[in-house]
Amino acid sequence: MKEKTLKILLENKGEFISGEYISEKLNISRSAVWKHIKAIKDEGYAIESVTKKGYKLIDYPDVMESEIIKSKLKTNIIGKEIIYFETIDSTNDYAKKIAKKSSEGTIVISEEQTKGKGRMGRFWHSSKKDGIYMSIILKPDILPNDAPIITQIAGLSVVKALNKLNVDAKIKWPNDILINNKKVCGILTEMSIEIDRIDYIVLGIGINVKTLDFSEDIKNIATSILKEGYNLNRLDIITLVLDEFENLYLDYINTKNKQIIANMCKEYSALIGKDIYVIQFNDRKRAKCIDINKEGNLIVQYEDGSIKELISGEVSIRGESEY
Ligand code: BTX
Repeated sequence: MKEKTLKILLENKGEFISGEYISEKLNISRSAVWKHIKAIKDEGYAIESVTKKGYKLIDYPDVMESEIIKSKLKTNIIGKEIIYFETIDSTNDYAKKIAKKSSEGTIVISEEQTKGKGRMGRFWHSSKKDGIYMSIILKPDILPNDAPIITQIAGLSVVKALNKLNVDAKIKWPNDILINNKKVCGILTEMSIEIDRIDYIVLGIGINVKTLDFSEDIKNIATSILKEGYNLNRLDIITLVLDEFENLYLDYINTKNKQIIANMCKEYSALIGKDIYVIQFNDRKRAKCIDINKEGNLIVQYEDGSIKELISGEVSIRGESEY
């Protein structure tokens, strides 16, 4: 009942709702309403109580609970269903378990991950209440070969959302988001294929929002939004990212226009025009990044003048942080 009371307050944020209305709607006594309101206040919600007027929700803490996120989202499919955890091993692993029976757009989100995953078995540092750790279940009608575009769309939604919040974030091909050349966000796309069609995609997004302490091995390459001087609310970031994601995703599904996505990737690229190293099998080759093509692949020119298209792999930016 506390959750239902909170839901009513959220739906009417900024307006007074009488205790009588809540008690009738939920079929509970006025004193039960009062008890729930007190418990909600104790969780950090700012609620004004005025005799004869009732209760008004003024502000909420930076928690990621499903109802709060839903109350702020403008989306039609993404986040209609949100599964929230205080702690979990990996939101991607959980999302994969429930993907088949879940509807498209279902989100799994957690305040922390004990076994956050990066690509190729790597780890993702996911400390409690410092970041956004979420996975989106998608069932797009596209060919498995076109799945990498979903990662690009996810990267674009994060940079576009951050730029709207005045954070100068860029995409480092293929799937890192950087602020001041340090990694603030990573994306892990996993998919299940049946014959030649996509059964589901689990799109994992990890964003460091308030993390200040990273472990020794990543402290030179990782950063958080707060560490770079931007004090933002996780809730504002997540809702904006999901709104941006739905717009870009549905546009792509409807038009299948890869060029538009590639153009945006170029606009927000941290690499175009930069001197880089292309890293392949422990070998680092000097090159210049010259373009991103329609398929979203990186076009580089090596020092011998040869031009190559990189479909996957790792690069680092020379000179700057060399990350
Ligand atoms: P990646 O393989 O590109 O990046 C992983 C590498 O990045 C690690 O090897 C480490 O060097 C560095 N790293 C680890 N943690 C962090 C961090 N918090 N910030 C910056 N750098 C870090 C990137 O893989 C994909 C990450 C996806 C994370 C999301 S969170 C929700 C979902 N669930 C899950 O288990 N993973 C995804």
